[in-house]
Amino acid sequence: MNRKQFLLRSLHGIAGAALAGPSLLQAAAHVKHEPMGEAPWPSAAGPLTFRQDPLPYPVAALEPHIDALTMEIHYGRHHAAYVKNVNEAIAAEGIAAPDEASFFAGISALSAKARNNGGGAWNHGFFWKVMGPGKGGAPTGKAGDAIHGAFGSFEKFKELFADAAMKRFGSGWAWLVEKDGKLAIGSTPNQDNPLMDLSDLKGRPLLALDVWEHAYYLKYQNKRNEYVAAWWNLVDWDEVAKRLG
Ligand code: MN3
Repeated sequence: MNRKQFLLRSLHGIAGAALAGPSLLQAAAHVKHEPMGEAPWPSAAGPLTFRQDPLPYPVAALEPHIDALTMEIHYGRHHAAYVKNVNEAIAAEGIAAPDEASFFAGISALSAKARNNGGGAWNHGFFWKVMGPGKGGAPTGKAGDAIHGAFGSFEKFKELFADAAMKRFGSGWAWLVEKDGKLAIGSTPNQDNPLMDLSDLKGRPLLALDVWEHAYYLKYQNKRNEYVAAWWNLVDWDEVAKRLG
């Protein structure tokens, strides 16, 4: 194969991957990292299919803040199961939502299986994208301006966000969202998210932190506060800025 043929084949491969790639909401959040491999789930039949995108970095890339075994189990088992189970629910229940946004906007009418696994599928796909190796630090530029404008300082923002993460009793998520041009911090129980019609916290997600014990227990055991403190070293503020309106 000469160079031109090689390039053409490569381009076809890229186009094919793009067509089979991220779902609607995730397509807006273009991942620029090297994927670690193919998503383990083939597409299911039905009007809406949740996909598990490849993890944007190797499982060990977030060490020492999040350990490789936790990432392997979290991505490979927990997240994979949510994706598999929500697609089962969509097929079994004949859920006709055409896209993720309408699925979550009508979640109060759907089953617990659809709600819990749909949230789990989406939330984890989002979570992997707003973290990365060599990230963290204080936000600058658009994200920094938004944080300072809404909360006064990065330190104050971190305090409020960590408070939301710590006060979420049991399993759930802490979020930074944008609604009507304003930033807000809050949390959701279980796998609920701010896109759901029944959520007390609503808005466009900008940043999320998984505070389920499965996200940190192997390394931090019951010390959720230490996990939250370490997680600031991983936040990808460029990804947050991309999601700002
Ligand atoms: Mn989780």
